[in-house]
Amino acid sequence: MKTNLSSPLVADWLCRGRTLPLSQRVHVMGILNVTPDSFSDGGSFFDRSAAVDRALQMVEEGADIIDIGGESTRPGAGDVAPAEELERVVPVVEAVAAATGVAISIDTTKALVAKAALDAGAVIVNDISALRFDPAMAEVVASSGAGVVLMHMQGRPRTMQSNPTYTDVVEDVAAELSGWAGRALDAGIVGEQIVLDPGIGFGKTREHNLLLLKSLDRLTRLGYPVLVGASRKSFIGTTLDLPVGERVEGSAAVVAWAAAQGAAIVRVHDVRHMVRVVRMIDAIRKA
Ligand code: HH2
Repeated sequence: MKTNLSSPLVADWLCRGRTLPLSQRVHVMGILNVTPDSFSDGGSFFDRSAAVDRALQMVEEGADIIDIGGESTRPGAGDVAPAEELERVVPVVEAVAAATGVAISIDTTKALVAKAALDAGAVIVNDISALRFDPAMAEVVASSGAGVVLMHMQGRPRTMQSNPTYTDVVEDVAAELSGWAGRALDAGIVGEQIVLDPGIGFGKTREHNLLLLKSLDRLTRLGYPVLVGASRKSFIGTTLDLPVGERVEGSAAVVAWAAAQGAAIVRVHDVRHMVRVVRMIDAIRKA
């Protein structure tokens, strides 16, 4: 395991025979929502060629990973049928893989969609249910050797914001993520494939999100790289009293905080700006 002195717990990430050097620098995951209804950019990249152009633009801006999703998980979102989700994402994965060498991640909870995206060139499965919604998902990840993001969520997207409750949000999230990582290992996934994510906004109040960020080191100490996805989310809007289109500075503050606390990957919409933020944090850490 390669580590660096300022972040000794960050290991590199094994993604289908490819290694992402998380021990060397914070990685930026650019969001590509091929959906009509995502909370901040719904509809903008629903058109296939617009989606591919946006992916190439994010690569140009310095994204290390492109995270392609075909189902909105915003609070209250409805389900998308597997066939519809496949139809949205697979051609985009294929086209992006053909056009660039960037690592592609598929944002899905469905094994069928993950498998098809991996066959089309993706190397990471980003599962907001941490392999819990589809019993076939663990096997898809284990047999492919894909990198996997295990995200914390309380409840289901449709109802998760109705009354999120924890005894101690930081300890509860740490314990659940640790348990779900253990289940992944039991299913034959190796530790180097696993990244953990506190799931900002997924069954959490504004206070829960702030506390998880404040104590992010509790999660980095679990021994897996940590991803933080806070970009443009509503706790930033409520803290600053700003609409979704004006949350870039608030998002940058969270990215800088998370990177300084040891997050290995940040999942963002505003790639150009956030690459600059993490490069600055990297420089400070390495000084
Ligand atoms: N957040 C969203 C979706 N996927 N995956 C991970 N690992 N972590 C996150 O925090 C996360 C995620 C929600 O954001 P977005 O994709 O912008 O919106 P929508 O779900 O409405 O498409």
